[in-house]
Formats: sequence, structure tokens, C-alpha cells
Amino acid sequence: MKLTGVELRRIRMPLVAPFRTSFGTEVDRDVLLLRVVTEDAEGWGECVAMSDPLYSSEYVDAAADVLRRFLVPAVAARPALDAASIASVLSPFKGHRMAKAALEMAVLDAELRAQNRSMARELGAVRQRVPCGVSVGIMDSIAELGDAVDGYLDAGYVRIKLKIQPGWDVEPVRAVRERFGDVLLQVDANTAYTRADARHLARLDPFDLLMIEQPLDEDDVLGHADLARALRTPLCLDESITSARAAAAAISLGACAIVNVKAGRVGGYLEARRIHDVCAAHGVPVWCGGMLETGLGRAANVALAGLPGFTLPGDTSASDRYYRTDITAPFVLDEGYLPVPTGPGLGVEPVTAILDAVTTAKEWLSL
Ligand code: NPG
Repeated sequence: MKLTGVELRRIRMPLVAPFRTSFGTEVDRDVLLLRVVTEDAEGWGECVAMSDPLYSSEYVDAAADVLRRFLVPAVAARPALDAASIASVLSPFKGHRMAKAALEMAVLDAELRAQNRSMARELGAVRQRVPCGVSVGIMDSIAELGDAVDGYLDAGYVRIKLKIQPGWDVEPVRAVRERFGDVLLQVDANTAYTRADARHLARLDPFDLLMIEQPLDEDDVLGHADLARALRTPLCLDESITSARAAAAAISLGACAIVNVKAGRVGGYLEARRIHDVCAAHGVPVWCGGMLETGLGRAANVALAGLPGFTLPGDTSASDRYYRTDITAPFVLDEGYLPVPTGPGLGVEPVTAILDAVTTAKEWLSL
């Protein structure tokens, strides 16, 4: 396959409600999409970088820049190309995993469409549908949180994840546990705590949480290993796991018992599959994280979540959790499950009129 052109497209997608985490509040998403054109087919990629470098060092303007100046030219220079070689072609460029993941996703989509094969099949999915959890942001009051959780449980979500931070942790967890009984419940701190908070975090132990996700800084793997010994609740890592090698190291050190897999964070769906494989080999359960993706990224996430080691419900919510109108046919929850797409490539494509209506900029990189 040879790349003949790449379109970088920016879209603005208002969220149905602001989404607050320990690192900021998203009100609408400024998303970078890639459309790659090859001699055989076109493919779509979605970059999960946010507007500001608050979840990780990446942000959407930087992703567009590195793609335009370095990543796309490096890939375009290859006379013959397959998605499996993208990571090694891009490896001279440090970091920028979300940008790399978006490019790999688009090339993989094009390749699979040309071969009439689905992403799910390519990645090794064994399920036709996946159970879905929902991530619930930090709210102004416990009453507001309770109402939000109530609505999501009514909608069918099978697991609730609460965002926590110092000052918003034990009481919200207690309130949700008391009101909703033995619902599957976990919390995500997005690095908001320090090692000095170990005793405070142990106060979450009585609530039978599935896990506490990423309490400490992303580079404090040893801190997580120490903390894991001080808590009964299993630790899950997200931000710290940037590759299959990082996953293997964290598991060996005892820093996590569960891993959140996000393709964007680790440089692509193929590396995400390797993380799944490493974790499966160690008996470590994984689940599919989310980054407020549109239907494009959601399709790929749901395919990934169909792999056998994804034994915990993921942040693979329905489109309407975040967007009133998705750019693809919407993903709709059916008794707590989303269907794994079966069509060629991602199995979904943008609806042109909707995509055009939310587009804020388009740039054609001719090669
Ligand atoms: O369901 O897509 C989703 C979002 C799930 O909470 C979620 N994502 O830290 O995992 C996270 C968080 C996030 C959101 C991270 C936005 C970065 C940006």
C-alpha cells in the first residue's frame, strides 16, 4: 500500500454536559481526525489528544504539528507500507503516542477496508458484544452525583466509575455504595494523590471497589507498588502504562493488579493488543479505557474490548453519554452492551453532512 494523501481535519463537538476530572473540565471537544488516502482504500484515524496538556504531555495542536511535519512524511516516504510496520517507521520520533496512534489507526482502517476484513477480527476479538461501564465526573454535590449515577444505571450501564480527587473521594463513594447497593463500582484519581495519602486511600477499602485507578503520578511506579501493599483494593494503572514493556515492568514490580488499555496512550491499537497479551500472560485483567472518542475511536475501542483478556467492563459508553449527535451512526446501548462492529475496517464511517457541520478546519497534505 502507498499513501497518496492525508487530510487533517479538526472538528468541534459539544459535550452533552461538562465532564470534570481532577485535571480540568471538558465542555466541548476539539478533535483531530485523519483521513488517509491510498491507492486501494481510504481510512480514518482519531487522535485522542485533548486541547490542553493536562491528562498527559500531548495536546491537539502539538499532535497536528508533529503529524504534519514528521510522522506523515516519514510514513509517506515508504514505497510500500503496512499498518504493522508503522510503529517501527515512527520509532525514531520520541513520544507523541496519541499522534502516532491516530496515524496507525487510519492506515490500519484503510488496509483492512481494502482487504474486506474487520478491525475486530484483525485484533483477535472473540465477542460479538461488550459490556459497558460509564465514567462519572466530579460534581458540585453528592445529590447531583447520585442523580447522575441513577440515570446511568437506568440506561443499563453495568459498572460505574467515579472520578475522585482529594476532597471528593470517601463521601461520594460511600453515598453511591449506600444508595445503589452492590453495583460494580470503581474510582479513578488521574494522579491526584501522593504517597503521603496512603492511609487516606485505605479508607476506601471498606467499599468493595473493583479498583482504584492511577492514584499517583504517572512516573511513580514504585510508589504504586508500595501503595498496593498498603491497600486491600486492587490498583489499576492508566497514565503509567505507555507500552507493553511498561506494563510488564509495572506488573513485575507489583504496581498494579489491573491495567486500563487505551490505544492512544500507548501509540496504537497494535501496541494495545500487545499490552493485552502481556497482561493475559501474567493473569492480569484488562479493560478498555476511553478518551471521549467520537464514533470512529469508539468503534475501534469496542473491537479491542472484544479480546478475551478484556474481562472487566470498559469505559466504552454509548455515543449519547457524550454527544447529542455523533459523527458516525451512533453506538446505542442494548441492555448494557455495545455491539462489536463487523464491517470492513472500523466498520463505521463519518456521515458526511454531520462531519462537515462540525468541521472547523481542513488541511490536505499532498504527498
Ligand atoms: O468514556 O470516553 C470515556 C471517558 C472515560 O473517564 C474517562 N476518561 O482518565 O480515563 C480517563 C478519562 C479521560 C477523559 C482522560 C478525558 C483524558 C481525557
